[in-house]
Amino acid sequence: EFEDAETGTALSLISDAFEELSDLIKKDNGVSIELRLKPFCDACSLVSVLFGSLGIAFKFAEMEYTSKVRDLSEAASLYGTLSKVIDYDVKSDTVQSAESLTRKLRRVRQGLDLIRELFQNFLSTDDYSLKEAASEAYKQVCAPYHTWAVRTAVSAGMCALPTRDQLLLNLNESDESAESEMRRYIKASLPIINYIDNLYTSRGITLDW
Ligand code: 1PZ
Repeated sequence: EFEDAETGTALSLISDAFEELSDLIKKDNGVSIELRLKPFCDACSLVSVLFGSLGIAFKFAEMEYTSKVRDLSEAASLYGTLSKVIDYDVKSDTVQSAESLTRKLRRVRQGLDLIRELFQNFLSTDDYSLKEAASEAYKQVCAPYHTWAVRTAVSAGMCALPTRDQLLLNLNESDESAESEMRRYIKASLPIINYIDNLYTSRGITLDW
């Protein structure tokens, strides 16, 4: 349904966007580059279309994720870069505060990592159902930081995920095209995730939340 000769599938647009970001970061080994919020949020908001291929069970996850990306995006012109966001919250001692942008950035980063882990599981064996691949990824990446109530809702939602084949149909991908797009995303997202983590750890902020 997203297929278009000019623009490609949703998955290919996501991989393109993250490759562009990771190319920026790799240019100087991620040491001194300042990643800007605007292109980062633009890439993150593309991910939202994946939710559409999952059925209604993850409507609440979609709203959670997109509202955080939107809040960061709206602050883009004020802050400019990701590091400015964190500097601001460090100064005002609001790094982990409920509505802080530094907290939202941490959650969005966990979302990107969740997809990466999910794709990795999905590609690791044809025997994995989408439900198994997603449950494993969630358990590893997000569950440790979520409340019992959220974890329970997520595990109920997992049962309503489509099958592998249905997901590929919804995404307008073949086995082969999905594999190559997912591999591109896995490769491109890792340096971005590491870059974000480094913004926290280099300021003495732990990643256990
Ligand atoms: C094909 C892909 C299947 C993936 C299935 C993934 C299901 C993940 C469900 C996550 C539900 C999150 C519900 C809300 C959690 C909130 O408690 C936390 C903490 O918020 P805070 O207290 O800081 O305000 N929110 C989050 O962790 C942000 C949401 C992350 C979810 C990202 C999903 C990523 C995209 C999945 C791909 C479609």
